[in-house]
Amino acid sequence: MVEPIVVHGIPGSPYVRKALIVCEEKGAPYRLDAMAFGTGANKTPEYLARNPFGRLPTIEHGDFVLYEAQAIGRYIDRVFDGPSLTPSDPRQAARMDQVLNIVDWYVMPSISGGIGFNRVVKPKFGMPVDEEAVANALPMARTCIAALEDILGAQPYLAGEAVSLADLFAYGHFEFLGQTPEGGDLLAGSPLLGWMERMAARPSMQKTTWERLAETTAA
Ligand SMILES: N[C@@H](CCC(=O)N[C@@H](CS)C(=O)NCC(=O)O)C(=O)O
Repeated sequence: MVEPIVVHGIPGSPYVRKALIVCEEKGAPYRLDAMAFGTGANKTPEYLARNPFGRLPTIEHGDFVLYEAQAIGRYIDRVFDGPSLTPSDPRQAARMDQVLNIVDWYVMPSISGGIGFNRVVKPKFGMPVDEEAVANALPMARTCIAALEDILGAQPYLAGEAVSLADLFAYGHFEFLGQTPEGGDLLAGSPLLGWMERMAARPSMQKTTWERLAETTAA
């Protein structure tokens, strides 16, 4: 029997979702060890022993413990059968890597940290919205959207004809953005909308929405 992947994480987190999506895409057996938001469960000595940065996700695969979503995605892609999520062409692979870094460095702090967290996550927990943070995120969010539109060009997916880790890791951030008024303005008429529709239709995405995970976990 193939050893299942245990994913430690909070349902709703776009980073935790990346690990789950890759398991779904590869057909890898997995289980979400769900923690509740705001409880400090990712700062306990037990969790910090697995991930000293106290961030999510962390996975366990047998006795192998791994944190950082990009490393997790690449590991699962290499270890499990199923369609490769990494292009074999070096230039397409470089585009994938480029997008993964754009997502971590620029999309995460603006589109997710600034807009998505304030407009989608905080209201669910009755937390006050930081309007200044939303406004401050807009210029970088615009730059991210323009850059990804440029990379997508006329292709169906960000690294070419086939879906890759680039699409799978970028989409969750855009799903939240699409639920906000700012996202409505920023994405109006964008070629990314067609890409978002294609991504939203994937079973891996539908099985890992916040709503679906909330139904299947106690957190
Ligand atoms: N560089 C990390 C970032 C992960 C990350 O920031 N995750 C967020 C959730 S979306 C988190 O752990 N937040 C909880 C915290 O900062 O305490 C990765 O790629 O896995």
